[in-house]
Amino acid sequence: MSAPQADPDATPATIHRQDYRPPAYWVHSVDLHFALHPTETVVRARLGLRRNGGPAPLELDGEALTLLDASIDGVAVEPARLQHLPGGGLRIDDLPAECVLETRVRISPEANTELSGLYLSGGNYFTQCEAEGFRRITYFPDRPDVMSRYTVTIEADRASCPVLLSNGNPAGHGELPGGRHWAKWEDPHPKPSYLFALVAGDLVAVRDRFTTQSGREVALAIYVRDGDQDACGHAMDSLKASMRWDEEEYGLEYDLDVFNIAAVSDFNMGAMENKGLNVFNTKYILARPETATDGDYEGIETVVAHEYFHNWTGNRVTCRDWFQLSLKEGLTVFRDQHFSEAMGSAAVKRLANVRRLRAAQFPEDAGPMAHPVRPDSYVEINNFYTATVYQKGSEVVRMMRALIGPEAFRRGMDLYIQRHDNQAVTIEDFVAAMQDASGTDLSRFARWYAQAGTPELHVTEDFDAASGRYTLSLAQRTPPTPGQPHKQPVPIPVAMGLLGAGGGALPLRLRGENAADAPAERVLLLEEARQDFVFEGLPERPTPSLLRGFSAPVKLSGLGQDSLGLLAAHDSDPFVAWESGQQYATAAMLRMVAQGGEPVLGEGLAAIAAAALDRADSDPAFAAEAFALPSESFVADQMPVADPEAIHAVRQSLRRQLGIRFAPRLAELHDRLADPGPYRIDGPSIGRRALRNAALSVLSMAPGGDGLRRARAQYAAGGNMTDVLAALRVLVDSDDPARLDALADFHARWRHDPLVLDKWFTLQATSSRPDTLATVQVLALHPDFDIRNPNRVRALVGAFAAGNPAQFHAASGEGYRFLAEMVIALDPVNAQVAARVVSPLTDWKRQAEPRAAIMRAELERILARPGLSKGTFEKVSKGLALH
Ligand code: B3K
Ligand code: ZN
Repeated sequence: MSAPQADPDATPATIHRQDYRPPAYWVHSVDLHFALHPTETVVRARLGLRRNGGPAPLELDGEALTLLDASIDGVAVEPARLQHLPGGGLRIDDLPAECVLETRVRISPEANTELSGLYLSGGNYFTQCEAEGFRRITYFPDRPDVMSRYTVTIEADRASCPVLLSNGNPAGHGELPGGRHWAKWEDPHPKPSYLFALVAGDLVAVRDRFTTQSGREVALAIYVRDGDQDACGHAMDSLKASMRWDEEEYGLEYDLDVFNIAAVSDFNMGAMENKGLNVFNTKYILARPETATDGDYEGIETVVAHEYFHNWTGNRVTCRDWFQLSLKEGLTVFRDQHFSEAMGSAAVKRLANVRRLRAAQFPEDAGPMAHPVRPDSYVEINNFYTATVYQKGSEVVRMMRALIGPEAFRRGMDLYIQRHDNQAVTIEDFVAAMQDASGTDLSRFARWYAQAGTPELHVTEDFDAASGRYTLSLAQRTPPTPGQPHKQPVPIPVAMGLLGAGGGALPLRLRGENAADAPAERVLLLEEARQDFVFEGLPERPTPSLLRGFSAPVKLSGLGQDSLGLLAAHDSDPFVAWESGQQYATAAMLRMVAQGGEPVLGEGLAAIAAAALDRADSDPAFAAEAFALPSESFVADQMPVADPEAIHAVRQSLRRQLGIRFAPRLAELHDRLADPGPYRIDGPSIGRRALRNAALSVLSMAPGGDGLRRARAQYAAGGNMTDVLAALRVLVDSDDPARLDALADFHARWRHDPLVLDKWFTLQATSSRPDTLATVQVLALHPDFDIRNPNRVRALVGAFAAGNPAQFHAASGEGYRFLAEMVIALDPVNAQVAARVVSPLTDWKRQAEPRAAIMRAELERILARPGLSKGTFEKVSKGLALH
């Protein structure tokens, strides 16, 4: 039975949120049987169907399936009764209101390079079903509002597949003739198809236990390849810490007898929260001090927590449709960030998260793919697993919590789960629970979900010395985004304080309030386009400290360099102190870029750097963040038309001047902050290493200094990967002849460890050396480069295009050509990854001619490819603003 093929060159359809309709049939139960084989896996699916409303045809999604046979209530279906739909689905008319549909299909895991559905990685079987991968396993209404109880039986060769896993609890296993065996799994909790998982192969388990607060014993296991057992400790500790935290913070307890994680090195993203069987990219599980950096350890903690927290926010309460994605993702990012803040230095974690938000989400909000936290339409849903849905979605939840207070927020969470357990719901349902639990009207606040673009908050001030009256005027404006030309004001919580000239806090008495209870910090709520806040009784002209803790995801402007300098030196809020230093430096760098000529490290900038280093002992992690200059892309994002090469030159020059000016202090820090004993992964140790390596990096820029000697010695000393990589980073950016030996040595040492080899690719792809593009082109032909491995593609192509603006935007246009060629090669192999890495090419509006024209021409070249995937089509056509 062969299916009609969809016209590969037809314009892919746009799906609209307003078109949502409930399914014609529910599937209350699913019984799956897998006979695993690399090229000829047979999947038998028995679906218990119940009609939802009046008579209507049953429509099942399907993709890359070969149908073998089908029956209804045990009676074989005539092939003519099965209507094949374009795209691969099936339609069946005139079904009874209740029946059991059984299908058998054949699929080839080995041929599945998309890594969506059932695929092979290193000879082992893994699945990835979110968002629409289940339809590549069997015919099914593959949409999140269809929730079913699953029973799964897996049958495979015992020798090559000793481990057979699926969702839920184990429900039996046994032997079969011919060296085969089987295992059965039952998941008592109804779930949508995107949470289905199967893992089978030659894996070994690292085991532990967890006792929940009500006394349920949970067997924990992390499945990895033999030899990696020693690298799972941090992931397991993070899992247990998150299980405990969810109980303590939200009263949410785990709900199965087992919690399994399987790690795989071929994976489209970070990890996946499948019910009871999380599948993880090895990057977010495996860590040893000699192979993983501090950043890797922190990533593991966060991602393990994130996937675990989905068990309630995502799995038990799921999304009605994919437009509601932030319902689970924004909320779960908020939960994992809150957890990570509780596990370490909250302030520094917050800075890092804000930095990431501004590096990824603000540009997205200003670019051709700008969309609201809850999008209104999409072509390919996988393109909407974005910084907006995740990170901005998390900021929206964080603001909501700040507005109603932590106790009301907790009551709101309780109510949300109590109302919607085992349901597929919408963002309105979440907001309604928060509103009902707090008694606060959140209808205006809900605009944050509907409106794309980053609000700009502009401040003006007036001080009347005679009366001591200070007027703070806040105005907001959100620039237009594609499809949303006119914006409304959104409620912006502005956590703030006022500083005196000496840096001390001044009392905050709003007009009409009593002097006695004037607090030192308060939250103003800007609800209109412009509002004045009048403070009285001020003994001197104050400096406003605004958006403390980054209380809203907005861009702030209007403060002069004097105010920023004072705040950087004195504000009690670590976020504002850091942010003010960054804004000061950004303004200074933008001036230097605009003026041209030799950049000069002014006294103000030097004072900010000195103040940062003064915190070396009290808070080294903060000192490292505050000492760093804003990134090149952050500076570029502040320009209507960027000048990547000039920004790079200014930043490098300032780093050199910082290295010269602070050489003795940096050398002293590099000596003194060396790890006193064995590697430890705690906040203070991470902070010390961060500052020490920041010191080395800037010191090595000073001509004639001993930074490079220190880097060579630090590389040679080995020890932990954080220090080795920091030293190699310095060498790879330099002209030091030792850099080639060091790179060769690193490759020879780690070529059998894919995650470490990824770092080798990324280091070279993100080098500031002028010959980097040529190096990257050669690396794309290296025998260790594998276009089928997403981690490797991200490590080379993604890192170069998104993480090396000066080289990617080389005036020759070669960087753009390189990316376009990689996207063209990748799209037929793995369209999801291709559609991700193409993004930097779509940012042509912020480049000057002739760069912009070359970028457009490369986009056109991609768009002209026959059979382009709908994901890449959507990104490129929106990038060209054709769609
Ligand atoms: N929910 C998955 C992401 C799935 C991405 C599909 N393209 C991981 C997560 O956010 O936890
Ligand atoms: Zn998630």
